[in-house]
Amino acid sequence: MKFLTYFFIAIASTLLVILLSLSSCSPTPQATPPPPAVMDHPATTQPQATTSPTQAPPQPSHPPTTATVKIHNFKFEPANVTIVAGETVQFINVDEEPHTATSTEGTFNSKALDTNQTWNYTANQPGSFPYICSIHPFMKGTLTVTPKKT
Ligand SMILES: [Cu+2]
Repeated sequence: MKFLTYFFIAIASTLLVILLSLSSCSPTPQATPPPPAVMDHPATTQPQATTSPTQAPPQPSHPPTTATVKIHNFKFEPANVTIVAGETVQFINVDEEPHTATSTEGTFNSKALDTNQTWNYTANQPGSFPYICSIHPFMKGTLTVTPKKT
């Protein structure tokens, strides 16, 4: 029967086409992602996320206070303070009212200090610096800064 022959030929050619198409597809596989980089010894590498609290470097804190001016009863106590250039004077307000230590020449200004609030001023410039409380200008003081000893 010629029909069966054609039928088988058709089947065979169809299979051949399918095989060819499959084989032509095979050289271009889907790009597979590279395997994740695995460290050779993951157990020996310690995570460095946490730092030891005992190894904290010394804080670069402000210079030590070498003079203290208490603001009390609407007065600077003492009203006259002398420090050496580079030293720090600390103002502390112990009044119930806010006060400031404000240089009349604009050299420094503590802004308003609430009760028991402190403010440190490190004076690097020698000179005599009168100051007031900008809220109560009748409060007066003078900060004297002597040149640094060499
Ligand atoms: Cu005041």
